[in-house]
Amino acid sequence: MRGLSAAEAIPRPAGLFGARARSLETSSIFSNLDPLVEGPESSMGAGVLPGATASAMDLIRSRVHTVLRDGSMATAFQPIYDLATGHVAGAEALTRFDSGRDPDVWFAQAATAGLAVDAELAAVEAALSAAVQLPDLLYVSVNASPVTCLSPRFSRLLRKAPVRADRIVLELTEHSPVEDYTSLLNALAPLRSSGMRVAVDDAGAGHSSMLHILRLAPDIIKLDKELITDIDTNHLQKALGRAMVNFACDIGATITAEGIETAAELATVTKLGMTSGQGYFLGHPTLLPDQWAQWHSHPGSTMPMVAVSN
Ligand SMILES: [Ca+2]
Repeated sequence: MRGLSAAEAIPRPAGLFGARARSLETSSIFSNLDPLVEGPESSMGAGVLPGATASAMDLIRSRVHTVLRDGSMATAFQPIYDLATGHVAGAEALTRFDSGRDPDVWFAQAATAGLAVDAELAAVEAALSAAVQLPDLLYVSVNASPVTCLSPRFSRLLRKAPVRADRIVLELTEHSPVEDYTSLLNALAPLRSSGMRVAVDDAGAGHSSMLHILRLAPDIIKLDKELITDIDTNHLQKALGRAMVNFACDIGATITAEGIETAAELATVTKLGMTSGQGYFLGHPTLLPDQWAQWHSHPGSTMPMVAVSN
């Protein structure tokens, strides 16, 4: 990884498979080819639609391959706080690129080129390698879609991970319905037996439906940011949050609130009994190992104090 500018340390609104990735239009996959497309190739810009030319696809595939071969992806970690203790419990790995290219666009391009699994595996491998620099007591959350989990390469990658399995949380992200839960559960079973935990990512949004949660029986339910934003003022969201806490408790799972951006939201999810929280109010993703090292037994690792009113 090259030296980091201040801008690179600034968090971005969406990470690997973040909320924005769900809404990426296929045209944007091609219209955001920069810096994949430079010089004379820039004619492939916004006006080119998916499938318009074989050469366009070949170029995307070639350049995705280049990133995979060169390993030019970096991992930022965003802290996840235990809301009861106020300390960092884990960190979610989010992919960044030296070039500053948009990770969501890049992963979408990789998918378009038929390289989604390769791209996700490369990101998970990079994340697990970086995770050795996290404090020992923290867990590391990595993102993968079900199709990647079904790959034998995924199991091999997790088994040889440089961090213990009981420190790994797999955040299952899904952009389309899972067609075969039995195969998915069978693929994950050995990893779960070894201690790896499974989280349903972005629960309550997209295809992370209640049925998805029921079938996966996750260890962690990550409530989507859209359910957390304004939860302090929206009584319907608050009621749903309370119900999800009770549901999670009954099935032996925990709740992580995603996208906490205000003190009021933090106070509310804490009062509702959610186990952990993540969001810009608590901590931005950072590429800097010096900051990761501070997330353990350090005054700076304590989350902002908020008043929890009745
Ligand atoms: Ca995630």
